[in-house]
Amino acid sequence: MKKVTLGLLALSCLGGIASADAPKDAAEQVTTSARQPARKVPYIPAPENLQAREKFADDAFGVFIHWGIYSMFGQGEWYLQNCGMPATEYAKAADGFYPSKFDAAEWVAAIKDAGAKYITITTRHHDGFSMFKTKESPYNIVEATPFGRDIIGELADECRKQGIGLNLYYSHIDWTRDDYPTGRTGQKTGKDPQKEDWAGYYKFMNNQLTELLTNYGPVGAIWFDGLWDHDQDSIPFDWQLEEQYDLIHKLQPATLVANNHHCEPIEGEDIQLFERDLPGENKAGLSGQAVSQLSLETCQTMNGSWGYRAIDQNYKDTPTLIRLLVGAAGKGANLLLNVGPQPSGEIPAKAREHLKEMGQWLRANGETVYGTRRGDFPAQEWGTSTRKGNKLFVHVFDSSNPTIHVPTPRKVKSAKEFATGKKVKFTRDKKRGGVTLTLGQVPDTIDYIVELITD
Ligand code: FHN
Repeated sequence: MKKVTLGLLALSCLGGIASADAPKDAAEQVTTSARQPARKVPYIPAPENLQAREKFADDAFGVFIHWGIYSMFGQGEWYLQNCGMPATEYAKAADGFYPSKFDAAEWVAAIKDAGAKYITITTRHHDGFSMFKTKESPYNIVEATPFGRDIIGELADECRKQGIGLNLYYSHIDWTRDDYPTGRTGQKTGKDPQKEDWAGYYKFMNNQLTELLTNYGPVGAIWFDGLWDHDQDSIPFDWQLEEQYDLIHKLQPATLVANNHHCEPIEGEDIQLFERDLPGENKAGLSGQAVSQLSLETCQTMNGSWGYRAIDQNYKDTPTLIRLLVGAAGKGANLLLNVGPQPSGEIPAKAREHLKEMGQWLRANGETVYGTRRGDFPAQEWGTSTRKGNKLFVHVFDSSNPTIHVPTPRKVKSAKEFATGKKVKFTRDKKRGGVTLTLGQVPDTIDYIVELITD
């Protein structure tokens, strides 16, 4: 195991773990820092990378897919760790994995119809099972299951065909391989501690990343997860991120490096991630980090789980999901909304229903979300705002007040209802700055949008 000895970069972060509603012991949260060494060579993003960051921000909405052999147990993606069974027994599920209803074309069509512009899928989660064809381990969907198909390959082809982006989730943790130096999770899966070999494991990861970045065409982002597994080590654990990030940028300069380490960004990363909270907020316990200038993304579950959990039918309703998306846009962040497909390969019906409804709403109102940047002011009691050029879209979630104060520092030239084009009365608020909008009685809607033209 390689330990950091020099040049530590203290970064504030919230460690912690977990399946969204994992048992309490697994969801323990720790405040600590990433404590990774400073880069030896400063990171200068390539022009195509900078362009990709802007495109990423324009896209605003992606769908996250947590899918693996864990779906067969119907108990979420942390089942191997949470149930305490040996990894050798868990691995037997692979022999029965035959998602007969998996259809990449259907997935992509449904996700595209929802208005999402990209998919982020788990290529290998903490259980160590690779959902793609890999020469690096036989524990993969093509070799270890009767299904024998490379679902990442099929998805990549289909995304290209239907014109949406593909980002790849990759776990830094492995609860099955002996060479992964065990951290604070996956301690009961029967790994042999004598065989820990960080150098070997690091090489394995980089070889797999090389496969992912050479075999599937353009990859929008590599989305790491798991760095927090070693956040309680007495000697800081060096994940050797500089070399790994550089490898990614060398193979595909436009690929964005993202890391869900629950810390402030580390040099070499291209976007900043938040989990189950909007930037700057921390209701779920993993966020609250300072918000950087990078493009932002917040991931959220549609029910309470990432991987398929049969018992969890507690789906957020469509208005909540839409407000989540708009709320994220108001803070300049994309929403990465998760679905956990069933073992059959189907996206649960309820999730599909909500995606469909989000798509309907976005077809009418997408102009106020896609291609926008954060609004002029923090979220207000009544809602939020997004900006595109000289247009400020005021999103009113709570229209119970006939007037609202919009604290924009810019001069407002006109105001109209986005849906109808009908003029909206506005007056300058000399005392507080900004303007007061007279909404009067507005229809009870998910998001009443007023378009302001400003200087
Ligand atoms: O442990 C994972 C969890 O299973 C899931 O993948 C989420 C998604 O953001 N990330 C980790 C917890 O932070």
